Amino acid sequence: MTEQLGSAGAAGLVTLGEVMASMSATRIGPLHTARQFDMSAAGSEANVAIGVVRLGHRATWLSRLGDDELGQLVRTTLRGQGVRVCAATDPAAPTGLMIKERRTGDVGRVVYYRAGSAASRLSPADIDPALIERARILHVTGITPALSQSAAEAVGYAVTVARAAGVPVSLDVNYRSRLWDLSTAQARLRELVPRVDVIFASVDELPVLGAHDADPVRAAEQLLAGGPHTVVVTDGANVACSVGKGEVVRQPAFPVRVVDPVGAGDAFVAGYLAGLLDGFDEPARMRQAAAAAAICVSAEGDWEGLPSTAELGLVDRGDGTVMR
Ligand code: KDG
Repeated sequence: MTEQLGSAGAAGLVTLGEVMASMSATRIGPLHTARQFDMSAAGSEANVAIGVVRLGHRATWLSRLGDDELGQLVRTTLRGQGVRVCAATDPAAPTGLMIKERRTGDVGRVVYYRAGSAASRLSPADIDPALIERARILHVTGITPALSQSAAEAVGYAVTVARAAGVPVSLDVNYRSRLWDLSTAQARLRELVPRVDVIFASVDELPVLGAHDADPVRAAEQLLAGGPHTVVVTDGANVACSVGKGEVVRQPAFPVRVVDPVGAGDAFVAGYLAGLLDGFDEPARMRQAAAAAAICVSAEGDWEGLPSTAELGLVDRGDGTVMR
């Protein structure tokens, strides 16, 4: 599929949200004993944008960055990955930072320094409606409305513009309990449900949207009644299911050795949305989503291991394969 600038859909996937500089301790143990860190940049929506670019599509990221070195790091990292960056430089607030600790071999922890960040000052004025009108998909997450009232308004405005222009909207719930309390999250996210086309939620996140049935398919069906045409429910290393009106597609996770689980959900969303952009049917989208997630978690970093189209077949290779 080719996308020409100036034609409908020229912006490919458009998304908005916060990207922070990220520092990951290179050694396992308490953060206060760490001495060396890998520097990168990460944020859920931009991770999806990178994933979609790797799978052959255009992606644009809207935000704000501080007038600082970490802002430069984020800007150049995303540009280097082929994502179009539309982020105002905010002279009055810093770029956010997250620090990743590997407390034990199995348990990681994240510390955020993002309160009052430039991205938390995102508002509708930062959203260029023309970019969204030319998008093929608008992708938003439940992280951005958690950042501030004005950031929540920016998400609401972007969704309004997309709907008026007939651009499909996808929402990844991405509930972050460190960023807001459950009742505020429920109120803000439930407002979005009838206004989006595709919802991604983990099994644990369904109640945040008001779907309490213990059976994920029935819970997803409750959400479908409110407006979306598809609800995709993920369940870690188990079976993900996509529930549409009259169609349920089940996709088991590919068995892989997990090196770093952070970013699995974003990789899944990227694989699915790239499949949507390519016109794949639902089983093929779900397979690509699961493959992208499996390959991403098999490497270090929130997005670094995301596959290109040519690499999707890696999930079918056996343990210890060396490709020569
Ligand atoms: O899904 C991975 C993201 O959570 C991570 O890259 C950073 O957006 C982020 C967050 O809020 O933790």
